[in-house]
Amino acid sequence: MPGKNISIIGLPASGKTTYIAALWALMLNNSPHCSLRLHSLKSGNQQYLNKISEAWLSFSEIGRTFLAKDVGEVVMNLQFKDSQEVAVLNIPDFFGELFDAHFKDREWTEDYFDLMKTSHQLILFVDPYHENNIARTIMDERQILEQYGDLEDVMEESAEQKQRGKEENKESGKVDTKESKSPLANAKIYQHINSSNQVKLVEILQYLLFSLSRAEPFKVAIVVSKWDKVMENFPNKRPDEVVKSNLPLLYQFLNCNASDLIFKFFGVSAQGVDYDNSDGLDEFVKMLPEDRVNIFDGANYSKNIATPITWLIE
Ligand SMILES: Nc1nc2c(ncn2[C@@H]2O[C@H](COP(=O)(O)OP(=O)(O)OP(=O)(O)O)[C@@H](O)[C@H]2O)c(=O)[nH]1
Ligand SMILES: [Mg+2]
Repeated sequence: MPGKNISIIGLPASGKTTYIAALWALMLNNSPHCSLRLHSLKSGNQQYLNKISEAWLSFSEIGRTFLAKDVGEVVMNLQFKDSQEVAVLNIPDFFGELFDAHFKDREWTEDYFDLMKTSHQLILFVDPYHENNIARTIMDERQILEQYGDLEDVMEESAEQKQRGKEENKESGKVDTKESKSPLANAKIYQHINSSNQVKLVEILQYLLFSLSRAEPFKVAIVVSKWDKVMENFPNKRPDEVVKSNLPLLYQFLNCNASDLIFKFFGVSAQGVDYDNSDGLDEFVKMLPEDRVNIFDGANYSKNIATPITWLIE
């Protein structure tokens, strides 16, 4: 029985858990569109999987994944419906802060390294609507400058505020978490959390390529999540175009490392609808769960939630 470790990478709130929840719910419901069926759960945290898939089925927020202990291993024995072949799939649902921490601390744990050594496939999640995934332009920066005044004034203001804050905190013994109203003033103090997501994702991929130098290339499915919103706002866009325009550094990195990375872009709507969109939600609750998802591989739309996985392990 061939074993496959598929690792999921994605910054906080990029759609990882929602995808796993939809995959699990649709496999359990034996969705006619899903190319994989559950053979058996080898090991792993079934309670967790049931909890997230119940939330998905009832259109309620799954909630952030905070602690590794909440998640545990997700090891499934999956069977391809057409070939009947069984594959062991290990998809741990990491919490996004883990990847932020890898970028910030520039180190990862032994356990994570061991897992990556045995993973030959990756699913990389990108939220096209995250503010750090929208490329900032010189034009936008200028507008901010015009709005908030001259850059030097802003920097002076920032330095003064910082000093004042430090003195106040010293007196009160408090740790200040207040932020200045001016985005530029805040931007002066480097915080990894404000770094563009594409920089973090490229760093993560670079670590993998350098530390796990392999004879065989890595296969990476780039999943652009919340595709329902992209479909609504930009009906003619393909997922590779979204990455190219919103995360150009990541797009360039993938293309420049094509000898070490085999990649494909997927637009994935695992939730089907934005839960804040009350009009859309009314329509959706009437649908069968298997009709809720939409997957776009750049050429065709399908309702097969497993499309990125089948491409990875084919
Ligand atoms: N509209 C829409 N929203 C989605 C979709 N998938 C996820 N979301 C929303 O995106 C947010 C983050 O989704 P999660 O699946 O929790 O993201 P995550 O990557 O697991 O986040 P962490 O656990 O923090 O790392 C939630 O508010 C979801 O409701 C989708 O297909 N469409
Ligand atoms: Mg999560």
